[in-house]
Amino acid sequence: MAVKKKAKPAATTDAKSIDLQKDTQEPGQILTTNQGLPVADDQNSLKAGVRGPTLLEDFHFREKITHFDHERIPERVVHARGSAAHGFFQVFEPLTELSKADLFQDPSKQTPVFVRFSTVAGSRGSADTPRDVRGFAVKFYTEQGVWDLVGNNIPVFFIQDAIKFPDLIHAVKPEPHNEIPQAASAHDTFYDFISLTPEAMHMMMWVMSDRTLPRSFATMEGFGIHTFRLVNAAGKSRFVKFHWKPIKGVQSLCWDESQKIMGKDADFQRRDLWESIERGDFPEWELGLQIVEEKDEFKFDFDLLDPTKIIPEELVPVRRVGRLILNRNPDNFFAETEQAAFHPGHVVPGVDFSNDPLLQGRLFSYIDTQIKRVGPNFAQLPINRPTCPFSNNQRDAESQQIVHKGRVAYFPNSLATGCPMHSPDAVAAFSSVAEKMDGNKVRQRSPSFADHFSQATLFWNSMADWEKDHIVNAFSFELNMVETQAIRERFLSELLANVADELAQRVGKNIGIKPARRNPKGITPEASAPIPKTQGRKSVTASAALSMDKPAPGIKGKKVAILVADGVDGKQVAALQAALAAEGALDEVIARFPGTVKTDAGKDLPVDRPAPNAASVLFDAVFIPGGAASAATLAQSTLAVQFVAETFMHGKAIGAIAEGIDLLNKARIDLPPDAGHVTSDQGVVTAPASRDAGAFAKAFIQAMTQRHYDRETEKLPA
Ligand code: HDE
Repeated sequence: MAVKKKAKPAATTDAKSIDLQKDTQEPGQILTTNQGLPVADDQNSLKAGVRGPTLLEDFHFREKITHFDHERIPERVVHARGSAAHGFFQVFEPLTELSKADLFQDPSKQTPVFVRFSTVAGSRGSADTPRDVRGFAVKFYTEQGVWDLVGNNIPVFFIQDAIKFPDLIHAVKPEPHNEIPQAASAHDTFYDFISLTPEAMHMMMWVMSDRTLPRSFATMEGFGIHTFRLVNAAGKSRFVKFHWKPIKGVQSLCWDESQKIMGKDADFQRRDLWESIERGDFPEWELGLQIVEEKDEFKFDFDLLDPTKIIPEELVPVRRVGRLILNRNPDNFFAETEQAAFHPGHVVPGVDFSNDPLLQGRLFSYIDTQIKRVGPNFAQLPINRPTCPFSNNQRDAESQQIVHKGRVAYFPNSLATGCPMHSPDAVAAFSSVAEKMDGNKVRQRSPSFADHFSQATLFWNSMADWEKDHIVNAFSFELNMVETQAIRERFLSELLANVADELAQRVGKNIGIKPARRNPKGITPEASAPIPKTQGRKSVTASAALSMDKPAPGIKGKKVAILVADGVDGKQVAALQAALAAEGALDEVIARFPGTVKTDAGKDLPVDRPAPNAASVLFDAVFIPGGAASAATLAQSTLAVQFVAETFMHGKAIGAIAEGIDLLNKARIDLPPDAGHVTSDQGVVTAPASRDAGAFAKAFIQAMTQRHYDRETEKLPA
């Protein structure tokens, strides 16, 4: 810590007079110890002679080194790898009828937020793009206190009761004897557990879809998962499911690409979030609510309290009520992102819980983990502190930041006029919904939680063909990594076969096992209990909202690689760059060496990245301009050929003009027939001549709004 050279010594030890937040790199500041002692040499320890041993007396060295030794706090036991940003939330219209929470009342009010995205299984230094669920944790700093909506990018969870969470996590984390594999579910202990846990099957369908391979955090949906309650000022309560709908649409990577990105840029999503905010392309979502009146609690063919179930949007539409925008990067990763302490139990008046047994368990777990990880005074850290005043009789403990005054730290009291006192305003204070409870003390799962397969089948039925292909390939890949034959067989015959016969047959073929449908009701004791009659209740067999087979609304933030060499047609490059910029997309000019290349008109074209540093998987599309000399050089380059072939395999848009088309031939790509004008076929866009640059750009941009998996070259046999 350093203080200003000419700063007057603090006249008082009052904590408020010491500005711990001060920028330690202001001009003119000198280095001091933590005690404020100016330091003349921070680079040499105190020694007995220039070649002698370091002296124990060197308090400065010891202070510096011991602080360093203690720099780490325990990483999160799950969701350790994450990245976050600041922003705000704002409602479109007052939601007074639904909730008394202050952030829902006034459309002109912006409530500050801090949002952390994460993977679940990997450790803090793991890569960004494994196949994994993403955390989507939102901290709202409201005028009534902090509300944490700690969700995921998948609307259901693996298990129905929190008591199973340690088992789930022990199974998915690296195996304990050799700590392999890092950040991967494709291994024996995970499938051993899952194959004995049929309630996980719905979530497994989502996990094996491309939902677990988001293109960026900004293209993920978010979900509160559990059913919560909203409560208005009159005390009326309704059930609610929370959704975050990304403005850019849901967009994902594919599996081969994700694996390669882990090597080429382990910080792919963290970098994307950071850079998009820096350039003003602010990630944005709309908050959606699915509201269920209390009287309708039992109208569905599933239990609202079961976290392995969605409410299909066809049954209860999602009402979009506000927007979330992330517009500021953190100043310090550790102080903000690492020390952020989320807890589903941080709620505000107007929001309440349901009896979902997974949620109930989380309400215990998170506060416990924060005390272990960040310390009992975690709420006093700047990133966790409420922006409204707070006051109670909790005292002391590790790293207490507040100098509490006076002698009263108890309630009731008269010596401090009864303060801090109970809130006299019943509406402003939090109070739990007075739900009537009556029951025997039992360790039992409700029979209404026993249907583990219908919604897994619903998910499968709702997928486009390419999505089904990807799910089949994902299960096949994962099961082929499992070494124990009995686990592979059990998963296939007792779980997958109960979801869809086609799915089990196709996966079975890929893993060399013939599925036999066993235990159609699942195998847990609770599943053998009679399933309550659900006939006549609301259900659907397919839901369009579950599929990702929709073009994105635009290409803002997408990145195009432009492959060039000397002699490139500079006008074609400039025309496409202008068209992309108009859409908010980015481009990078890639050549063999950094610096510049000469265009066909003899001008210098700046190179953004040399080819060895530019992997195709880091881009959303590729463009090969014409110019005979440039095209001839590229056609000789293995890197360029590989770039284009891989872009093709990953279903991304490919564009080429005139001589640039030669490179596509070299990469053995099926081209649209030469009609003498711009042609677009399965995302491959070609223009025979420069004069078509305008039409070409339009078709290319259109092709970039989605992936073209119908052209996949490596389809596994059906
Ligand atoms: Fe978590 N979870 N979780 N979880 N979770 C944690 O809290 C836990 C669950 C989620 O960016 C931990 O601070 C239990 C569901 C996110 O800091 C821990 C159960 C959902 C994050 C914990 C669940 C989540 C966490 C680890 C079963 C989606 C990261 C470190 C009942 C709705 C928050 C920490 C961040 C983090 C416990 C299940 C989301 C140990 C016991 C379901 C986004 O407290």
